[in-house]
Amino acid sequence: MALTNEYLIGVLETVKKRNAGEPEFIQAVTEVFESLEPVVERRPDLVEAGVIDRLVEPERQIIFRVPWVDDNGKTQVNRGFRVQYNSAIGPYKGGIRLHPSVYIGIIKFLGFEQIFKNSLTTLPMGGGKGGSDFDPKGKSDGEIMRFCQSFMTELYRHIGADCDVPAGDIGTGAREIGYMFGQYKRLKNEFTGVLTGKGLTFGGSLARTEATGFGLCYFTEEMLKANGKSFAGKTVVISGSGNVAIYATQKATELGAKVVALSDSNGYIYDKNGIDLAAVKQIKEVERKRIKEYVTTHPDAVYTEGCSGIWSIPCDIALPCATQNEINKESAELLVKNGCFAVSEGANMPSTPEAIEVYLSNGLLYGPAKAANAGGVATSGLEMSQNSARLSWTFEEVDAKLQGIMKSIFKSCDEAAKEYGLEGNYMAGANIAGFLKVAEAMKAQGCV
Ligand code: NDP
Ligand code: 2IT
Repeated sequence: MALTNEYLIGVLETVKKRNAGEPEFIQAVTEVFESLEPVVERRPDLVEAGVIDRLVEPERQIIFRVPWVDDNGKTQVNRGFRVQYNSAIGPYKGGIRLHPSVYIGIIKFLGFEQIFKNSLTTLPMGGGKGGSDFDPKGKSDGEIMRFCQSFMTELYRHIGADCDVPAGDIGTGAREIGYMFGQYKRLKNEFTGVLTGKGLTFGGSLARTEATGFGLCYFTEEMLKANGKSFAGKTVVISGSGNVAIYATQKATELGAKVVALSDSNGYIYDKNGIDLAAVKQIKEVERKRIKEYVTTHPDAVYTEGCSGIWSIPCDIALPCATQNEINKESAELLVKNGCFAVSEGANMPSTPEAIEVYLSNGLLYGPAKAANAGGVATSGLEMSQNSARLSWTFEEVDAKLQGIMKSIFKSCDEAAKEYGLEGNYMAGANIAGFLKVAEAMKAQGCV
């Protein structure tokens, strides 16, 4: 879909000029702009207030050196990032990605998406994202700790419980958050909820570990229900085998589906009997090994090299939970050809624009990332509430709140799509609903 609104075309031109060489960021902005065309026509007051011109420019971008010493005594240098994108509706909030592919364009695309996602959660959180090109693979615990401490030695001066609250993302889990929290506390001499995804003994929330994957399935089940379907009895393919993929597998299975495939960046496993999640948790969470290990204990399962082949497995529902642009046009066409009727995104921006076009033109149910994977940050918001109140809720309490939030996110997407004459297009609905709340706040706060 090409933009037709003159004003949006102009702003996008400026974005492209200012951010040349950052294709993922431009892709994320373009997708949102395409959804906003009817809003811009109906709400000239927001254009007048310069909301969109301001929204595309991060409030602050921090880039810093992260020196650390490896196990051989050699100095290593990585680059650290924190993009504080938008604070109109709350403190900056978003994860930290540790992956060799990280550069400023990745962090900006993720931070931009986070603004709308956080808005949809109904909780008061602005958008931000951070990370580093550090590669955690093959590093010892000691190296991970020294990296995390060095990263925080600069980052601590820019964040705070009421200012900017980082969390996990690719390569950042409970271990990394623990090391970062320890260093923050030491440097500031204060114990606050400055990070989420913390360990349960020092302020972490029950159900945060499960939240993104569980939330993805709660959102998807709502979307299926609204269209006379459900997870029960369906075959599901899930990419990735990290935090999001593991807990999506667990919840989809609990809801009656059979998950038959998982992957990592090297390849994918197919188990026609349904994935044995206890084995996956042991390999990934305890031993930190590769997914191909699965077939050594599961002789009926098959491992295939190369991660994109996973989309050639016939399924009813696909849940991409690995990384950006992991489903291209060809993979989307394969899914359709094999009878897949729903794609719901656990990863951020896992589908290319051409893939999304294939879903929409073939009438698939499409749950866009910024709505479908918002359960993680929503539960981070619940962790912040518990930290501020200095109390902790039970797993059941947090899970019930998460379910309520995911239902309300689906409702917002559905209603916004209907209101703008785009019924069933939950991507447009998510972008519009997420945008409007932030836009009203930005307009009310004046030109800042
Ligand atoms: P993890 O680091 O726990 O797992 C990432 C998984 O994706 C691994 O299996 C990894 O394989 C695979 N992967 C990562 N990069 C690539 C790549 N370039 N090509 C192929 N596979 C890749 O991360 P999460 O599960 O936390 O995150 C997965 C996705 O979900 C990301 O897009 C993230 O932004 C998003 N997300 C995460 C949330 C959270 O709460 N954690 C919340 C909302 C969204 P390998 O081990 O080989 O690298
Ligand atoms: O992309 C995301 O929403 C996350 N990585 C979670 C962010 C958070 O603050 O919990």
